[in-house]
Amino acid sequence: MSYEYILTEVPAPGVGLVRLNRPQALNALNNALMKELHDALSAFEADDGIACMIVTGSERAFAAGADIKEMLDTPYIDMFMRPTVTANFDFSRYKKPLIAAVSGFALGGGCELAMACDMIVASETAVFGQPEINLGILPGGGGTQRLTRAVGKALAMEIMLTDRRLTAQEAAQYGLVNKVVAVESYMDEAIKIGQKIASLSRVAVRLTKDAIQRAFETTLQEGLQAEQHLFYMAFATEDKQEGMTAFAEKRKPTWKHK
Ligand code: DAK
Repeated sequence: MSYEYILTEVPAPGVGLVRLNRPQALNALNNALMKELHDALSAFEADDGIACMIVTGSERAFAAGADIKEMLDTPYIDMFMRPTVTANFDFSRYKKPLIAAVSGFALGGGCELAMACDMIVASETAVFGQPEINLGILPGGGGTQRLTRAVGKALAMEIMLTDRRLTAQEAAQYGLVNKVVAVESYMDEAIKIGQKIASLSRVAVRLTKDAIQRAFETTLQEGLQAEQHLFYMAFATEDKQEGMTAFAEKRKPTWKHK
């Protein structure tokens, strides 16, 4: 499929990459771009050859936020009634792990997009922020919830109430990103993580992601119970048998993904 605002590729076996490609607007997220992003991710999600997905932008900008010029003329009733943008920051529909490879600006919806992914690899030039307050609005793509859970209330308040921006190093220090690497190698690093995931049992990966996500949706007791069920489920898989047999036989497992 050909797209106007994104590029797709498979940079390594099992790894699907979506690159936001609207350089003249610093990858501002308009509705068409977000639709293409989800179309591409859905295609990778449905592709048995893909185990893990990466979302990235350019070195200068991951994404500078939702498209302000598009939102400028969007009346309340359209925002409320037409779920074009509204549904766009819910990534829970994707069962395969998602990595955000972030360089440059990750502001507003760009920061929210990165946080909607499962992991973030940042280049040392990455800048994270939620500057919506300057526009007379507030974060609407999960920022008030995901950022607060990631960095805590006090810093989240400062970021969202005063437009305090986090450098990549600060983002790492506060637990928002997995790692910070040189701008020349952040893509390689994200692909390396993707390859590692692609080398594992896809069924075990899926169960694990599912279990971790419960930590954000449930009480501890419910989460522990969900983990138990998912753990028992793993014992019904051929990959559990293969993984443990391979360990006992001192060889590498050959996953069947079932
Ligand atoms: N929207 C539209 N265009 C943008 C943009 C944006 N967010 N950010 C940058 N651009 C455009 C600029 O207008 C400029 O275009 P031209 O003037 O050349 O045509 C071009 O990108 C280059 O930008 P600058 O000339 O400004 O470049 P600088 O290096 O000087 O500054 C900057 C870079 C990132 C600091 C600056 O561009 C900036 O402050 N951008 C806006 C950042 C921002 O406020 N982001 C938050 C937007 S609000 C929702 C969910 C989420 C959201 C909304 C709804 N629902 C679920 C309903 C999210 C809202 C937001 O993200």
